[in-house]
Amino acid sequence: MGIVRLSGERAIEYAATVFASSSGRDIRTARGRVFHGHVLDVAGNRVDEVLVHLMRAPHSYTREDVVEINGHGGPGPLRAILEETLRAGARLARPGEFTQRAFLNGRIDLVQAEAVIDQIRARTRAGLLAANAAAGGVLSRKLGELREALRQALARLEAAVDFPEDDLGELVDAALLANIRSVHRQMLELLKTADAGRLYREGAVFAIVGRPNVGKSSLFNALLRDTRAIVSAQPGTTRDRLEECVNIAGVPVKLVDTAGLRATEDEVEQIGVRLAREALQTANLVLFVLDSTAPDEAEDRALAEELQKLESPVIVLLNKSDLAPQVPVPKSARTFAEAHPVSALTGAGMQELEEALGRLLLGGINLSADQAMLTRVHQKDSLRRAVEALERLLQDTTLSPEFLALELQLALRAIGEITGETTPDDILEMVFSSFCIGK
Ligand SMILES: Nc1nc2c(ncn2[C@@H]2O[C@H](COP(=O)(O)OP(=O)(O)OP(=O)(O)O)[C@@H](O)[C@H]2O)c(=O)[nH]1
Ligand SMILES: [Mg+2]
Repeated sequence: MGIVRLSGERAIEYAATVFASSSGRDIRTARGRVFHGHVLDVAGNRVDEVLVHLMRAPHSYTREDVVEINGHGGPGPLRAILEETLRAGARLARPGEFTQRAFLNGRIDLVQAEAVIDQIRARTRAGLLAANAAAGGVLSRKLGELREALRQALARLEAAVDFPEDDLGELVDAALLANIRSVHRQMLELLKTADAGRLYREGAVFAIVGRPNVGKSSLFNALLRDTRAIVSAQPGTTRDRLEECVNIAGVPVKLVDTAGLRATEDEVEQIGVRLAREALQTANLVLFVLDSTAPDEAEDRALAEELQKLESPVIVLLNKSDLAPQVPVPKSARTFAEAHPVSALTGAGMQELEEALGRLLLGGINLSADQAMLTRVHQKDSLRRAVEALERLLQDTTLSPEFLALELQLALRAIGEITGETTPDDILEMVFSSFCIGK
């Protein structure tokens, strides 16, 4: 089962060249939308039995005539169908070309086109829901509202520029300013979603570190709900770096178990320690594990000092809480964001830990079907520029209306870059070239 999809002015003509419907009707003139029949090669041999689905412009994904030929014969016949349509005159689509045409023909904006990629690549259900919301236009509508409000404000300012002799009352009146302030506030709210949105799409990396034998591998297994890493009472058990993917609050997280950090003469263990330090540099969040029965050894203190220098947040896990409940956080680890008593052995505290990890990751952004969310760096950059333009405007509203109008125009252009109206060509190219073939 597979589909060959044709789009464009001659899509129906090319399909008609290779397709013979069972009813004998010609799809160029027939009224129906779905036809049963066969794809034939030039010699008239049947290549595959197919269903042909006809969508006439503008009622199609690309707004062009679209024909989908649904084969049912596996990769061989599918390839043969493709070859016959190419022989009839069609050419292969570039990656993302169908979506690009949908964008160029105004059926979807850039935000929605990018969401199509995210739908295909989503690695968690939450990521898929976020992409579906964006593809369905939630973010586009929000941006549309902001743009409309800015346009109205701009129209008012421009009237003041064009007819300075008219008495428009106070040029920059209170109502106008209140509107701009409200847009500014909403933009800041939207900006706050950017990090969460990106995480749903790109995922995060968590590194589990600590001195030997504190229970890193046990916690790794507990979070994975699997026995992936070897656990033993012998310090120095883990010497390699282990990585597994786990879903935390809907974010695809790469969890990294590392060798216990300590000074060692063992060559293999030294390599493991080096790998652990590298993992620290790439992690979005560090899980610093201490042993509740001995949470303040010299090695723990040395590591705490090292972790303090990191940019990414660190949370402390007081493991083996079953052996020593209610241990106070040692002084050396008190500067870190949070500390959680857990037991990898009994599972105590693990649920609270997962909730805390989700909170730390997403910063309180709740995913819902109507939550407008930024998911890409270039969207965040553009919105940030729009916010800055409004901030310059709001800073000194006594400036001439020309100046103020200029800032509004900048803000509008920045929003247009997100939706695709004023997006530079190189960014557009980058977006569509990252698609896979056939979308
Ligand atoms: N009682 C108790 N024992 C635990 C807990 N977590 C781990 N252990 C035990 O602690 C020992 C070390 O556990 P590991 O998970 O191998 O520790 P590690 O930090 O990965 O050790 P290295 O890989 O050597 O650095 C094992 O005997 C575990 O069974 C816990 O929550 N409670
Ligand atoms: Mg280990």
